[in-house]
Amino acid sequence: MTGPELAEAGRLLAAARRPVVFTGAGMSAESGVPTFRDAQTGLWQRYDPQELATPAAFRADPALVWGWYEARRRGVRRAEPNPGHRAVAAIAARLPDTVVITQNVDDLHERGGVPAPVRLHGSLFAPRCSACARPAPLPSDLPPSADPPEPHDGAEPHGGAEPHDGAEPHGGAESHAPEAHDGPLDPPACADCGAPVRPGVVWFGEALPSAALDAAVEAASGCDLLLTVGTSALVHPAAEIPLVAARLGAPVVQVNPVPTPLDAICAVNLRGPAGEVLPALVRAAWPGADAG
Ligand code: BJW
Ligand code: ZN
Repeated sequence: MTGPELAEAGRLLAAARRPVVFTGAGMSAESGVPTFRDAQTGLWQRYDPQELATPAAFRADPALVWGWYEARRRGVRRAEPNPGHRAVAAIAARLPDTVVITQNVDDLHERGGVPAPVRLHGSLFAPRCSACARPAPLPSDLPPSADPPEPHDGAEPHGGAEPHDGAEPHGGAESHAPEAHDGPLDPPACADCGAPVRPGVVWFGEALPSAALDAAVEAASGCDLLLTVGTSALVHPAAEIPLVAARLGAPVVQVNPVPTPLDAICAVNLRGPAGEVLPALVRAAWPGADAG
C-alpha cells in the first residue's frame, strides 16, 4: 500500500454516499479465524475444506462434518472483532446508506458494530434440520476434551481430499483455529422429525438464500463505491457482486495482501491486511475520524 493509493481510495470513500463493503474470510484473519483456504490445524489438517463443505460430505459422515463446524464455531466464539471490523462499522456510522455484504459465517461484523450484514453464505450460529429445515437450538458449548480424538473409521478424507497446503494467514494474530483435540461429533436430532441437524451455512452446490442474494445484487447495482475486503473472489455467485458494481460504473477498491482475480477491475488495489488498511483508509477519507 502506497501513500498515493491510500489517498485516492480515501478520496473515493469520502465522496461516496451509498458504499457497499463486501467481505470475505481475510476480514477475520487478524481475529485469529482461519481463512477458508488457509491450511487447517490439528485433526482437520488432513481434510480439505472444499471437500467438507458439501451436502455429500454431510450425508456420508455427518459426525465428521458436524464436528468440524462445532470446532470452528467454538473458535469464533473465542475470537474478537479486529480493527478492520471496527473500521467498517465506522464507515457505516458515517454513511448510513452503507450496505455490508459478507461471505463469512462468523459473527464478527455484528460484534464489531454492524448489526445486520447481508449474509450470503449463512451462519455458524443458525443450525437447522437437514430434512425439514426447522431451526435447531445451538448445542451448549462443551468444554474442550482433555483426550485426543478417537480415530474415526480410519478417518479417511472424503472424495480423495488431500492434506491441505494453503497459504499462511496474513496478520499474525493468535489463532482460534480448531484445536487438536476436536474431532467428529454426532449432530443432534431434529426435535420434529429426528433427522440430523446441519450447520446453517451454504455448501457447494446449494443455492444462496434468495433474499440475501437479491439484496446484495440490488445494493451493488445502486452503489457509488464498492470496497472489497479479504476475499479470494473464487467462489460464485458471490464473486460476481464486485463485478456488478464495476459494470454499472462504480469504482471498486480492493483490500487484500495478495492479488486476486478482481485486481483488473479495481480502481485502487490496497495491498495489506484489513486490520491495518481499513483504519488507515477511514483516516484518509475523514482526517481525525475515529477509525474504530
Ligand atoms: C486477507 C488477510 C487479511 C488473508 N486482510 N485479506 C461459476 C464459475 C465456476 C464455479 C461456479 C460458478 N457458479 C457456481 C459455481 C460452483 C461453486 C463455486 O463457486 N465453485 C468455485 C470454487 C469454483 N459455487 C457454488 O456451489 C454455490 N452455489 C451455487 O452456485 O448453487 C447453484 C444453485 C442454484 C440454484 C439451486 C441450486 C444450486 C455455493 C457456494 C457456497 C460457498 N460456501 C463456502 C462455505 C461456507 C461454509 C463454511 O465456511 O464452511 O463459503 S465455500 C467458502 O468460500 C466459504 C467462503 O465464504 C467462500 C469464499 O471464500 P473467501 O471468503 O474468499 O475466503 P478465501 O479463504 O478463499 O480467501 C481469503 C482471502 O483473504 C485471500 O485472498 C487472502 O489473501 C485474504 N487475506 N489474510 C485481508 N489479514
Ligand atoms: Zn426435522
